[in-house]
Amino acid sequence: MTLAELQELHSLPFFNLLKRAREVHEKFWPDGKIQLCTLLSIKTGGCSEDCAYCAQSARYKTELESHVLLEREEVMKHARAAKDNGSTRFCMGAAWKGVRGGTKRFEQVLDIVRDVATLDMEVCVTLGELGPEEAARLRDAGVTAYNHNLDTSPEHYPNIVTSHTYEDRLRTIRHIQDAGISVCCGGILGLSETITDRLRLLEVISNFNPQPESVPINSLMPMPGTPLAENPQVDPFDLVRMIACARIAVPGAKVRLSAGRTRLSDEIQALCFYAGANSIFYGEKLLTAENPEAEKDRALLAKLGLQTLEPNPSLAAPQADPFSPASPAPDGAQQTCGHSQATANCC
Ligand code: SAM
Ligand code: DTB
Ligand code: SF4
Repeated sequence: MTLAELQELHSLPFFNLLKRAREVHEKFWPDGKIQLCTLLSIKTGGCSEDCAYCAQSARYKTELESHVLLEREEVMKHARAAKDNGSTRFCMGAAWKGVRGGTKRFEQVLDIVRDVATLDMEVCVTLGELGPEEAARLRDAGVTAYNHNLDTSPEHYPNIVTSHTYEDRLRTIRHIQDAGISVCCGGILGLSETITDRLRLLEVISNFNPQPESVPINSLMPMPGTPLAENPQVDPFDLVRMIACARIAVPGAKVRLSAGRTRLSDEIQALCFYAGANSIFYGEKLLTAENPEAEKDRALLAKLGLQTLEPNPSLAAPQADPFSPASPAPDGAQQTCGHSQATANCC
């Protein structure tokens, strides 16, 4: 979708936007089920990057307790518990700038992935930047999806992160797609961005070819010690609008109502599900931050009559549309779409 189309959608009266999103949701996701995913931080804190929202950056004095890469058995214990609790996707995060083949830690991650893959859940990892060889090796080890968020618009990104670029993120996404791994790519609301920044993010993501398999929409969880610690909470109605726009812009993707649910009422979460969110992170912890109690989530889903998704371990990555010109360009190459601040993925 273009920015103009997204702006037109976003400026609809609230219920008209919801109606449009609901129609798309019912067409693409007729069973209306919600996917439960569990997160585990396998390596916490001490990250070289300066992402202004993140408690795991070594640049800020945060209250976080760091830990080195977890042992395989420890990870398996969490993964088995996640499966027993009904999660169909297990997502492991590491506070790294990225991973490189030939290093001990990458080999250790591959061993962990091989083990988790035996449990028949979707296996997602988020390890930062990687190249084509690393992507292929992760795929061969059993990774089905890779989370790599763009977080905000290309224009606002340098205000939030300076230690790597938007183009670096796009390059990694291209490597993941080329390896045939599903891409999970979304953003965060509450980074002092404008509505235009939010819609530019959706413009970029919706023009991926193939479109991502999942789009997490996080609300900033302000972390003491980070530059954004005092940012105000996003208006919950703006979150619902963003979910609705994401549902329409990326109709075949799971739209994941991600970080920040502890500050959302049941009623707002219900509106998010109505507007097209069909996945949540489930369990008391995200990576480092808190998440609603599993029991509370089960009660909410039951109250709404929402069923949860069964396992789909053979998840195939979305295929590129050969007739669509849009795609994340490799190596940060510029496309000539005419926008004043065109990026590799613009239009
Ligand atoms: N280091 C890897 C990376 O940057 O891709 C993976 C881990 S990183 C913590 C995963 C994602 O969590 C980020 O891209 C960001 O979107 C989200 N995130 C991190 N801290 C957050 C916060 N305080 N509030 C909301 N979302 C956050
Ligand atoms: C995503 O978009 N959100 C999740 C997952 N992908 C890796 C992470 C949220 C992290 C929230 C802050 C924390 O737990 O430290
Ligand atoms: Fe590091 Fe990822 Fe946090 Fe950025 S978001 S500081 S890359 S862990």
